[in-house]
Amino acid sequence: MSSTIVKAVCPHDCPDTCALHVTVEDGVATAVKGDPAHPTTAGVLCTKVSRYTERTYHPDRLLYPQKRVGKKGEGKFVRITWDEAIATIAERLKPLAASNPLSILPYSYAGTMGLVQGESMAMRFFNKIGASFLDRTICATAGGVGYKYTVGTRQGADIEHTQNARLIIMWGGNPIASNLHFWMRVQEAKRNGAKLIAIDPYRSLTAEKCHQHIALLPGTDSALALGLMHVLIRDDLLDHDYIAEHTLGFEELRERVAAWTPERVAEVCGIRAGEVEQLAHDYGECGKRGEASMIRMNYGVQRVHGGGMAVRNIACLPALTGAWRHAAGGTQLSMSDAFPKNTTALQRPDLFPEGLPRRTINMSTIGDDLLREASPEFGPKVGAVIVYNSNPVAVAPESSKVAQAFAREDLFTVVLEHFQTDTADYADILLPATTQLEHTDIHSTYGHLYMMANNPAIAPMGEAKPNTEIFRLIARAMGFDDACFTDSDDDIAALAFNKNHAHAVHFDWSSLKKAGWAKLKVADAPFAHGGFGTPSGKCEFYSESMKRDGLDPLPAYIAPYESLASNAELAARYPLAMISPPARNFLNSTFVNVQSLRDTEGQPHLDIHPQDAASRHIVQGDKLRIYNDRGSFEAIARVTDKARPGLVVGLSIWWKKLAGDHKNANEVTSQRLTDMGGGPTFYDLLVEVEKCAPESPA
Ligand SMILES: Nc1nc2c(c(=O)[nH]1)N[C@H]1C(S)=C(S)[C@@H](COP(=O)(O)OP(=O)(O)OC[C@H]3O[C@@H](n4cnc5c(=O)[nH]c(N)nc54)[C@H](O)[C@@H]3O)O[C@H]1N2
Ligand SMILES: Nc1nc2c(c(=O)[nH]1)N[C@H]1C(S)=C(S)[C@@H](COP(=O)(O)OP(=O)(O)OC[C@H]3O[C@@H](n4cnc5c(=O)[nH]c(N)nc54)[C@H](O)[C@@H]3O)O[C@H]1N2
Ligand code: SF4
Ligand SMILES: [Mo]
Repeated sequence: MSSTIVKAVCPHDCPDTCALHVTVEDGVATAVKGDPAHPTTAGVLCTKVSRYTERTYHPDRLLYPQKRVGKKGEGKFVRITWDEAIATIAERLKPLAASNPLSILPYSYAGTMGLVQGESMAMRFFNKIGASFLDRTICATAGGVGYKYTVGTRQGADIEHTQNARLIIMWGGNPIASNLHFWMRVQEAKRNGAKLIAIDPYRSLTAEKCHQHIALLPGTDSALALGLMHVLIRDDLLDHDYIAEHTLGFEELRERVAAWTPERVAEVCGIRAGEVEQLAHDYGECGKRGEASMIRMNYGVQRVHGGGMAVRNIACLPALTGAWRHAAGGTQLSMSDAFPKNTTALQRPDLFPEGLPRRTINMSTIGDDLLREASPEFGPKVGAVIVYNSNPVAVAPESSKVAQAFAREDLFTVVLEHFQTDTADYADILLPATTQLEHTDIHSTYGHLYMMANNPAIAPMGEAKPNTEIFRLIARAMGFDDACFTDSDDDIAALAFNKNHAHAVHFDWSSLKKAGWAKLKVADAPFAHGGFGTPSGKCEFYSESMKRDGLDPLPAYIAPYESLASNAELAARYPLAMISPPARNFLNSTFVNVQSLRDTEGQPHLDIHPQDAASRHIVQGDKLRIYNDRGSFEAIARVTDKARPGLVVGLSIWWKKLAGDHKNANEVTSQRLTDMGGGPTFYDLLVEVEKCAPESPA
């Protein structure tokens, strides 16, 4: 028996981007483990990916191309050959490409974060056609834009130093579930005496393990940050030298936050004024003592109307106290801009035909946009959509509209997938894609600073092909003969990072493949001496760029679209706020079909506070209907004070077809967008909840 270890990378949309060791015995992957030598992975994987072979060898893997025979959404397909599949796609796309290329739309996100199997060959193909662009907003753009206005670049504290922090604030994140390797460092810091604080409307697994939990109302984080700045300034808990040298607009900020007294903040956030005072003092005094404080800001704060502003306000805090002086201090939302990705070489925007019109469609409003008729403002109706690395029918907001849109008889839909997801059910042509164990890739990350290489461990399952190869075949069938359409996956990986950039001078694909990972050359404490990426080079409390973009140039509070304070009439009908953050054993909608992981999650639940349950005569285990004007779905009641009063929590994202009522939390979410970046507002909504009528005996 031959047994080897292959160096690979976890491809999933998770900040940890773990280094994997795949054991292969006689051509079969038998185990997937964390690389013990990789500093952030440290030999540990989450439960999901420890079971990776179960997903790879799942009996439901798509193994050959298929075409739809049933109605859209019904999920009935028959096997066809690759030749027939590719010929059909080319036949359907050619007339659209010739007459109206903007009617063709890619739809993709981060099913794999790989730079090769993500947006390389695929984008070359869509650029060459002159297709509509997809604005990939569904996760992180609101926060990304808010952070960039303030700090100038999506980069922050390196988690490899977090164990040395004395105060760690988990702000809108649940790292035990979604950033495990950061949490491991936090545990070390705790053993070293650090204080841990969670800011989260829900007592998440993480909040439960912190010294303190501040359970504010969803969508009010920007007000809390304003209150903290108020107290820091009022009580002189500041690093005056840092402010003078490395920030812009302190005087304007002082005036702005003067009105944000702890009492006012408490009222807006639904917390106590004492909590604001104490948090500000914990934070500011840490700086005064010359100790490192770290705010791990996560995406939970930015899935609401004012999500961009919330991130911006929080990002001002470490510049007030000088926390950036410490390698273990400051904040981290994302590290992605530390990677000098060579997007131009990967995606070849130059292939876009000269003189043709361009159009961008926001993936977060896909329901409405696929249903839109042609008009001078919108341009042509979408006639073909090619979905890869995403499951929009389950994950996009206002799901009934999304499903209705994908059911359009006149929409030609191609889906590249591992499994027959909710979206795959609507495909005209369904194509089997390889998984990370079966293809080559190279990765940047958004939670640490290593370039990562993925070597294929096993041969493709069945007739599955990498995304790149599928787009190569379609390109050839469309008659595209540019040389870049014959680049191999290794050729593409070798282009991924720009060696002219100081962070990646040593990048070399063939060495990286052998080593598995290599750290970027980035200074510890990146903003200890300023050097922010903003136009002024400073942390911008006042932002001229925001003013130019029609936004308030100073930190402000933007209320949720749907809340008692902002829409009393709506709140009278739908009094409960709802959030649907990630379940620990799923990764977005990935893994929901892996039996052992689904068994651990059980079935769709709704956490509801005992008071809210009592007033509705709801008890533990009741089947509930959760509804608003946009739709409804069912879940089983968990009566628990983990959800603060007035809030219900439905951990997500369930495959609709694996839920009892074939629906999920996105039935009630809305397509309204955030203040910045055109992001979705998954955690900005009101609902009402009722007990389902008992089923009549069969
Ligand atoms: N196990 C697992 N890991 C994942 C994912 C997954 O689905 N499952 N998804 C991956 C992806 S795509 C992403 S983007 C990241 C997400 O990473 P995070 O943004 O860290 O997501 P969560 O860890 O769920 O943390 C969100 C937390 O924010 C809280 N929250 C909701 N609304 C608010 C609010 O208005 N204010 C504050 N302060 N908190 C709020 C929720 O209760 C939840 O506990 O995780 C990645 N990792
Ligand atoms: N209600 C609610 N909705 C949410 C969120 C929430 O918190 N609450 N979170 C939002 C967030 S943060 C995000 S990032 C989005 C995530 O939304 P998506 O990016 O759509 O993520 P997944 O649901 O994991 O779907 C990814 C799909 O890609 C497929 N895939 C993986 N690798 C490959 C590959 O190599 N080739 C091909 N062809 N396919 C592959 C997987 O099988 C999977 O079905 O969901 C958003 N939706
Ligand atoms: S999902 Fe995250 S924690 Fe789990 S193996 Fe992948 S990168 Fe690591
Ligand atoms: Mo995400």
